[in-house]
Amino acid sequence: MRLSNPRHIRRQNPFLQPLEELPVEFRPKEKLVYLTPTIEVLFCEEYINFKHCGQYSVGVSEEQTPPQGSVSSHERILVHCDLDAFFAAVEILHHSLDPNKPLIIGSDPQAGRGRGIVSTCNYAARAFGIHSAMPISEAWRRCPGHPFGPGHYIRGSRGLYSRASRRVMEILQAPAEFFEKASIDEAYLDVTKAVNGDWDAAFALCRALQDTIEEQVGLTASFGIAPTRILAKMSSEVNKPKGIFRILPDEIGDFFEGRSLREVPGIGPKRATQLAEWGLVTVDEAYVHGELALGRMAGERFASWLTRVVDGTTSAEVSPLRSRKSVGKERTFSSDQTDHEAVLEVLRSLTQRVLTRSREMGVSGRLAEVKIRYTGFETHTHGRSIPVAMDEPEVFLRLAEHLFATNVQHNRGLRLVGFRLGQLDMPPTRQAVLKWNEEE
Ligand code: DCP
Ligand code: MG
Repeated sequence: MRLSNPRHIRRQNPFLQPLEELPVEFRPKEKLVYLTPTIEVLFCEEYINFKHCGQYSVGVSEEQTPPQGSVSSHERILVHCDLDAFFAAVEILHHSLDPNKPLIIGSDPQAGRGRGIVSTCNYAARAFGIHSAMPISEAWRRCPGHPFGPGHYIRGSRGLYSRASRRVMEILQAPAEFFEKASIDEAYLDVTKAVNGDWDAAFALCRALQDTIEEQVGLTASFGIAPTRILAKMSSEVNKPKGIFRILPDEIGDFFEGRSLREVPGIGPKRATQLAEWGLVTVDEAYVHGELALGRMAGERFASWLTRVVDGTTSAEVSPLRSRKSVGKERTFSSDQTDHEAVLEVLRSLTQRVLTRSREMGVSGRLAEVKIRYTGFETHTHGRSIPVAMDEPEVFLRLAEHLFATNVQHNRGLRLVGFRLGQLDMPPTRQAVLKWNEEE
């Protein structure tokens, strides 16, 4: 059944009901009563309960997306995108550096005595054997910095990376039916619908996305296309940098032939050594033993998981909830604040921004958490859960204000304040709701 009048549906669904249509006793008041936060929160919870009551009473129509778990993984076309030498590429772009000179981003090398690690480095530095997570002193030994060698060492600037990441994610999100930012430089896209189940069209889509990212942001990205998450992630590594690699459902076996077990995300050095002791170095060597025999060597759980990886039956779900447990924002003040009213104003704005962000992601949350750091770094978090996940700024503004007002220690300087939305959820109605709104 196709629902032709979205406005009609909206009125039926109390979850979407405009505030002014609610019975007067449930309508939030214009002004917050900061001095009586408990009453406000009680009122707030009543309001949530009221809305919650109606949430499941509405039939959502046949258009509702079936739960992802029920979809056979072979029916999905997933894309994993990972930016190439991300932090280094952004720095090179921003400071117009020579990409052929080794650039290492990480903690201060202190002429080889530094104790931190390498965050990342460009491909010129990788030629010296430097890689992410290597001790910075080791990187310096392999490729010293000025005046001893060609290495260019910088600490890096997070703000630059977040901005670049956001621009890339906007480009990637557009064609995806389901989208998941998995880290600052990688994302999963379910493009099954966008390409109408056509694997060639998926390849062309990735090429187009790659070009757009390069033209609009100036960064290169690698793409993997496959029927499951883990296979898509592994494929994006295959032709890095600026590569695209595709594993069709009937090519999975070939893909794993001769491929080192160590290349499978989730198999660490310890596990790889254990398997090597049994003479198993490649995935196909392990797989041919069969789940039972492999289970006796490496444990049943591992054997079952590896078998499913090669059979292409591991998860194909793309959802922001997989990569993210909470959405939060905080602000550190340049000097400690004693005006708590001013801090509360900052907290309100942070809360508002968190809720805007969570709405963009299509997630709601049950937990409101306020973080307060006092002069001297003493840090406290104060949380409160509501009965059902919501994404309404109004609700969380009240909770944030309440948590702050009842917990802040008076006469103390404040160094930082933050808000976090936790216990995330994605309402079953969400996909359908978004679709209706788009049609308006
Ligand atoms: N990063 C970090 N510390 C690490 C690993 C990574 O700070 N131990 C940061 C820097 C990377 C970014 O995360 O630029 C993305 O990590 P990747 O593993 O995707 O590495 P790169 O994008 O740098 O390189 P590649 O081209 O291999 O993806
Ligand atoms: Mg990367």
